[in-house]
Amino acid sequence: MPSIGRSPPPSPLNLNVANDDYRLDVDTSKIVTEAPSTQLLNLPEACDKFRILIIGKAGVGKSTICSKVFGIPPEKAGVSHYSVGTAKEKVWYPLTFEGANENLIMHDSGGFEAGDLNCVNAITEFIEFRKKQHHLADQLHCIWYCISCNSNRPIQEAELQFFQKADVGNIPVVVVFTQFDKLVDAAFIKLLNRAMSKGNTQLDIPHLRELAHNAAVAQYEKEYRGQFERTFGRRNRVTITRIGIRPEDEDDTGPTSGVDTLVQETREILLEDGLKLLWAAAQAHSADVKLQASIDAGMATFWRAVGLNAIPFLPFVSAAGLYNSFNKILATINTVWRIPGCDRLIQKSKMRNKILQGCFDVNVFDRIGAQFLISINIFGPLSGSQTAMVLLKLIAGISLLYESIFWEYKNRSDGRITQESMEKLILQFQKSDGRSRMANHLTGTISTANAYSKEACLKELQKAIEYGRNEKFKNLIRKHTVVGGE
Ligand SMILES: Nc1nc2c(ncn2[C@@H]2O[C@H](COP(=O)(O)OP(=O)(O)OP(=O)(O)O)[C@@H](O)[C@H]2O)c(=O)[nH]1
Ligand SMILES: [Mg+2]
Repeated sequence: MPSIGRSPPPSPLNLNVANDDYRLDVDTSKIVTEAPSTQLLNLPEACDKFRILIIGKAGVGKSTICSKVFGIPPEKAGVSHYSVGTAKEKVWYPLTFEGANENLIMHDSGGFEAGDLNCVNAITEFIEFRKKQHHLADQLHCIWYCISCNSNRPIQEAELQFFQKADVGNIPVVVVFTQFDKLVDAAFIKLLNRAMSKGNTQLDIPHLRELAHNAAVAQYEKEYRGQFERTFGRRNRVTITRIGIRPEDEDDTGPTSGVDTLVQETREILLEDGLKLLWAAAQAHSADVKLQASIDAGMATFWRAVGLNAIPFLPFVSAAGLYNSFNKILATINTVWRIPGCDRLIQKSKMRNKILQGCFDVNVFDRIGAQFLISINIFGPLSGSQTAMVLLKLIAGISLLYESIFWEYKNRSDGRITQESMEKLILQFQKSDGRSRMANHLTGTISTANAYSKEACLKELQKAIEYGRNEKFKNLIRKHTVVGGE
């Protein structure tokens, strides 16, 4: 017989454990948390790495793109396996990047020559092999086929062979026209020469750049993208994009980049939600894609926690139940951002408590109970709409915090997040105007009228995150998102 007044420890998923007395304190260091794992992303089966095949002739920019998109140092993306085997065997070697990107398996066709059909056959054989695999983890999730804009003949024998003969089945293909910046440069020089030959001495360089950019886009549409579509037709599971990464640019935020679009297009063409989330975790470039995935994964966890679409969810949740949900949401969101160093840090209860503290700007001690609820202005057990409001604040807070960790990580040369830097970022976030804007929005908008609707909660969560976003990051994102010009 359980003694009266004592509650059993709440289960990790159920917010509404029988007898879950809201006055009950729990020792947060005793709560076992799930280790971050991609299983939290709701994939149909175990699969913790996104498997991508990258095809393209020698020097088109395959390794450069991978370095930018997956956050792999260029010398590692370059790549070590080239000493192994012959050119046509390269594609079979799975490349992984421990420490830099834990969510990726890359197959690189290696550079082949335009007429080297042996290589194309080897790639096709490899695709056939992967198509036969039964497990998601062993299948190819996407193919990028890179073609350089630095060539008058973008479609050659290799492309004809691949796009006319290879059967990729359901695997999505992104055709990436690389080195688009070279078209812009060539157009610029043409315009400059023309202006100078007319004796024009007052050159408006920014205007010329704009004209050059427009001319390059028109040329790309006609001679590259256009030619591809005229040759192969429009296909359902094939999307086309362009990219230009100037080697002299320190980062890829130059006006002719397009890395963000590649990341977005790849996300779009994936069919399953689970794979989209895995993609968001694997790519290390776009904060936008991670943030959206963070919201999706956080919301999915939230609704699972309140009982699989069970609307209305039962009121009267305790601090202990809340803490369990926080843990679950944190582990899930951490999996989406997958920033090296974070997995280990959030395993410590003290760090988790700091994050909880950061989300609400309150003091969280090792034991959490009614006092904690009072500190977030909740007197007594949480009602249904209060539960929704508090959990939405947690999803928004953790997502925004991870965005700041993401940018900090990108700017660090030592390649990982330390305890000190994480604590500093949490404190900054806790005191930020963005955090209070986010919290105020949710306090003001979530009520019994909308707390039970998935759509309404999502809408307010998205607004709250938008209000909470640091202007500095938004500008970074805007720069990253620009395709082809200001
Ligand atoms: N201007 C410009 N140069 C690029 C771009 N992408 C790559 N490069 C340069 O092109 C060269 C080849 O790039 P890689 O990324 O090594 O090409 P790759 O396709 O991996 O080459 P292989 O592995 O030999 O087949 C490097 O000097 C890059 O700096 C681009 O978009 N624009
Ligand atoms: Mg390469």
